[in-house]
Amino acid sequence: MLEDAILEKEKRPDTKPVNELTDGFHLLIDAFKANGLNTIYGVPGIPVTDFGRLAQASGMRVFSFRHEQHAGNAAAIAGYLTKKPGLCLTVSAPGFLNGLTALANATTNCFPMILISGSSEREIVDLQQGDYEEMDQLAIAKPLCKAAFRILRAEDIGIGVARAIRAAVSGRPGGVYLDLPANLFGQVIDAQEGARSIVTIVDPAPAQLPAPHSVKRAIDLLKSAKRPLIILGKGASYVQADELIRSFVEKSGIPYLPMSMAKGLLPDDHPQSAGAARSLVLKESDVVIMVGARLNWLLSHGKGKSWGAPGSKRFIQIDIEPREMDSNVEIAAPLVGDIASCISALLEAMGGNWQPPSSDWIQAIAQKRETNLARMATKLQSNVVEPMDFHTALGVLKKIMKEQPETMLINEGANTLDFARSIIDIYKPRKRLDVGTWGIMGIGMGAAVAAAVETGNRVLAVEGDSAFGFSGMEVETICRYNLPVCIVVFNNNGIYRGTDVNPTGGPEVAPTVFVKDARYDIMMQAFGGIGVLAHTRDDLSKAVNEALESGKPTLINAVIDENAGTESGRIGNLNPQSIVTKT
Ligand SMILES: Cc1ncc(C[n+]2csc(CCOP(=O)(O)OP(=O)(O)O)c2C)c(N)n1
Ligand SMILES: [Mg+2]
Repeated sequence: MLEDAILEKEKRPDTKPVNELTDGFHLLIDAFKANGLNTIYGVPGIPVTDFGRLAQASGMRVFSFRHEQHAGNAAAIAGYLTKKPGLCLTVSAPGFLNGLTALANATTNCFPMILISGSSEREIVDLQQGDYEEMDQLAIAKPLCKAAFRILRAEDIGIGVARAIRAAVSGRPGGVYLDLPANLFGQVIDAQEGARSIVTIVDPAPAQLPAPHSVKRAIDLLKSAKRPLIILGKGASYVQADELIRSFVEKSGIPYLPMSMAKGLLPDDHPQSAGAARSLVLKESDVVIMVGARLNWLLSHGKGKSWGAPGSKRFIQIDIEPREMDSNVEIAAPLVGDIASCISALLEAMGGNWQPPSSDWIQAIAQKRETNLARMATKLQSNVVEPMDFHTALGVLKKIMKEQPETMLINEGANTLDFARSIIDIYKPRKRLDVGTWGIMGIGMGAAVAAAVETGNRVLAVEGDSAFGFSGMEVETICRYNLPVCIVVFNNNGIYRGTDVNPTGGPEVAPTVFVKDARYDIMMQAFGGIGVLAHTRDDLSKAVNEALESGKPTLINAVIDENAGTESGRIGNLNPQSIVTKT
């Protein structure tokens, strides 16, 4: 009987077709693509090498870097520019740790990104048996980012990626860690089941409307102001509600101060800009409305000398994160919601006959601004020919940015940062990318790559020579992908200045100085890019114009007087110094 049954079964044709299969590699790619994430910045290696290859084969753009930190910074900037999480791909343990700095920095700056990292086998890692690149990456990432997830089963990839994307972009954006153990990639499941497991996210960053009574409270306070001020932060730039914000500023008639990455949200030469009268407006204003800006160290925590007499200020704050309110000082009118919804609500509540601030206030600011701008203009026209100082060189770049306002400006350094921020005007939203909330060095080349890739525009990276060094090897990446990036290294032979000496007279040079007259321009030539040594204003102007015209990867080594800078640029007050003299 049994034999009959077997024979019978063998005779019956198998009606069920062999099912197609998919695996972790392909499901990850499908999950990202289903949500419009088509670009990866990373460094290949075990266990993600094939993932990068397959992603490229599927039509995704895969940019390979020389170090994960810069891939991570590129992903973060991609997130800032597109409002979709930038993807950074790293290998286990050391690669992951290299990417983690960028993830933490993205979270601090509220840039949405996802660090996707391969990791070693759970069974071995958890018993600490010494696997290849063993590390409990999820545990390490968790306190440094907004959310951290691990996917163990191929069928969970769709939902895992969805959770990561939503966590990165909803509410206050930030960095998300996604841990992918090596054996996830090769796990095979039925292709149809796989397709069903992919989640296409509906409304990843839902609008969050402010409560009507909080809008009324804010408007009442604004109406009572004699000397109101608007402060625009990079949160306001991020939201891409440029027209709404401009209408609010212009309808209100209130002077505004842009934080560094909010420069250009309204053009820096806008008549209501108080950028050139910063100390006056911080001190004298009575009601301050913060739009996507935080009262952190960059604004002296909203108190102290720069903010005038104690108790002289009342704050309205627009932020999507309720816990931001009262973080440093009392917020009289918190407005919790997404910036576009809050600004729309304010505009509506302002009605048809809004009274602009008194002309006394406007004129006091205008006067201060004119005086400061005239003083700066004199410095910019100085006849210092060679070596250039910061003003001479930045005067050239200021003119070029005015003529070519679509150019993406990247900026890091100390003096190079502080002078460039105040000298170079920005005319369009999201054109200036810099060291952000932490004042971190090393964002330069990662940001330059992402700016070029995500916008297609020309990129001008204005870099202190120390700042450049943190990501300098990525010039090879820029040359390899032939990106339209022009790097200007402000070469003053060191950190702040090139003049420090070792007080002992010993053979090691002082800790803040570098090789004298280093030829960064030749570095660029090594990879087929254009390298130019610029001693004068004319050299610099010619080289930058040519680079922006041709779009060829270019590095201009701008020789700056090594005496010209000051210690710590403009934040020397934060630098502890010893007053004890030892004999
Ligand atoms: C990751 C990181 N490491 C170190 C620092 C400290 N730091 C602040 S500015 C700076 C470099 C300043 O020199 P440079 O870029 O040459 O600018 P300069 O003032 O000379 O124009 C350094 C190392 C930092 N901000 N971030
Ligand atoms: Mg320097």
